[in-house]
Amino acid sequence: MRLFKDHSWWMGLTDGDIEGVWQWFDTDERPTFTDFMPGDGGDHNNEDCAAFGDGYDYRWFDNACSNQIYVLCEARGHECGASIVG
Ligand SMILES: [Ca+2]
Ligand SMILES: [Ca+2]
Repeated sequence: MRLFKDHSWWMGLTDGDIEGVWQWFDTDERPTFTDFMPGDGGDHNNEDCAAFGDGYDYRWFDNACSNQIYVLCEARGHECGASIVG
């Protein structure tokens, strides 16, 4: 987890289609559980992308999708580029 310290990470979840209903970007499936901070995860300030980071003790929070923070991605036989994409 040392790599995660001092950063927040996008998780690939969005509620951009239906507020409060979180779906994975790639499959549109809903996660089997969520771990949002109290007050996050709903219809609030047009924040439709989920992230986590050490600032919230690694619990989830929603944020504006246009914010540029690190991306957490699944690698299949190759490294994900650790670049900053909104
Ligand atoms: Ca939202
Ligand atoms: Ca939020």
